[in-house]
Amino acid sequence: MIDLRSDTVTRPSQEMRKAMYDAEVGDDVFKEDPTVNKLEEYAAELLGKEAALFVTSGVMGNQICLNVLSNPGDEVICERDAHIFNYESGSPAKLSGIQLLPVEGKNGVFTAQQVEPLIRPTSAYYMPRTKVIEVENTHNRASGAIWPIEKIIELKHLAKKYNLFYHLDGARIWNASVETGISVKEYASHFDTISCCLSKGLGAPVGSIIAGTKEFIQEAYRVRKSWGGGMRQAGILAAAGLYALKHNIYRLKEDHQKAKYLAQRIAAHPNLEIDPEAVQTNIILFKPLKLSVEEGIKRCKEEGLLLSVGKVDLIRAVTHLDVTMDDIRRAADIIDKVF
Ligand code: TLP
Repeated sequence: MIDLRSDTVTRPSQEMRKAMYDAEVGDDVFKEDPTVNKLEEYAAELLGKEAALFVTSGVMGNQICLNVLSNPGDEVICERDAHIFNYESGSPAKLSGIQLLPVEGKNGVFTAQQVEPLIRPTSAYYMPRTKVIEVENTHNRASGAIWPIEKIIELKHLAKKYNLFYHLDGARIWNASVETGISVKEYASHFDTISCCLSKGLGAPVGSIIAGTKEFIQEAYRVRKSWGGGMRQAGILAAAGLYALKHNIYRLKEDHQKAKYLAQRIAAHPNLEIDPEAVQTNIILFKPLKLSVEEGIKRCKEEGLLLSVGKVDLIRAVTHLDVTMDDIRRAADIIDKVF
């Protein structure tokens, strides 16, 4: 089977497993796990933030950040297709009592001009308080689109003007960084808080990092514990995260090349619709014109290729470090045949 359902399906390499095996561990709830401490220091440095915290998942990372930045009844502005709006089980409402105000973006990107009129006047006591602007880079449901840095900066100025927090869902910020050459530190510098995943393109089995000021991370630490996310000898997992950060960022370029090749092959097919230019990183979304999404996915599976649903009428393929260029050529042949 060639598995292109997500970049989360990778298995730890031998070298990563060795790093996990060798990890020095302690009880992280006492902050005594040296490997977790090392990972958090390394990640804070890489992201240019005062402090970082190892959390179980991308969802936990985003939700802790939103919880710390807001109070019940507050509002968070995000994009219509944002992960926090579509794929986090309604957690902003459930865990933090906050509501999201989605903005219709273009390719996942929205503008300061769109957001400014949506910011609630602080004098209107009968309205929710606008508290956070959230950006997702790269944007999952926009085919892994990269946010232009000037748009990120524009929104930062707007957030500052209205005294709002600015959060980055940087689950795949590494992909944006290797593609644009803009460092993750530069991306992170524009935001108050950032959440980024170790378990997607970077190939670690578990874990995300959140980063911000020391004061923010102290609060985040409390929230993580209260949600049952306090881990003990988590150094075993942190070792995989450290390995991923040190060895697996630069190679993401290969995943992007594979995605571009696959997108070109799909674009050449008369029964499939895709804008190959929209594929900037490792996520491909395409529309089957003659088969339903479900039928297309089912038939590809029968031929040995696993795909997933991107949006209602779109199929998703994601490239990652466990598929070779040969696998991708074979995947393209299967898609040709099925559709
Ligand atoms: N995305 C998953 C699914 O939930 C769709 C995937 O396969 O792509 N932010 C972004 C932008 C994400 O894409 C994801 C995961 C998360 C946050 C949440 O990460 P996890 O799954 O670790 O909680």
